[in-house]
Amino acid sequence: MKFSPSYTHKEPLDIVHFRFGIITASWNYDITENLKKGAYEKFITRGVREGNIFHWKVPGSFELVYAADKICKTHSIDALIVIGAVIKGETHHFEYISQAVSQGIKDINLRYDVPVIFCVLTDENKRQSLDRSGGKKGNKGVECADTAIEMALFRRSLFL
Ligand code: RBF
Repeated sequence: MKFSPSYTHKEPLDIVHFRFGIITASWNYDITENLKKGAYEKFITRGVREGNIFHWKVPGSFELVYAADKICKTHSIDALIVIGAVIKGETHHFEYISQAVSQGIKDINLRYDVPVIFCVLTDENKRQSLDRSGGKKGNKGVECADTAIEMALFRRSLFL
């Protein structure tokens, strides 16, 4: 996926001061860890300081909503990525969890000034999730780090 921001910015200057949060769900740990690794490495590659990346863990994707809400309320960050993997083949709760998480994260985006980036895979089976977390279809975590940076720049362009 290609990004072509519709506004201008001085990338290295801004990014070096940005603070990013990453919340990772432990369910389907092998997948979510790869997504986190992809996001983290992309942040570093684009000039984010290691000390400005903050990590939290929650048990499952459902808990991402609570954690994101509390972190947005209490922490000074420029954008937050929520990482999870909900796999249909392994749960009858698939629709409930996917809906609750996507709606919950959407609500948080409207409630706070912090952009919350949705990095929750909702796949039919584990193979598809593996393909999207560092496999043959790339790594959604990497794309989400780019999105987080673009949204942090967008936010900064409104407030400065
Ligand atoms: N959490 C995930 O992140 N991915 C899943 O695929 C997933 N499947 C679940 C299936 C069932 C039947 C249940 C009860 C929970 C599942 N969870 C999953 C955990 C959920 O996000 C949450 O941690 C728990 O429901 C506790 O609130």
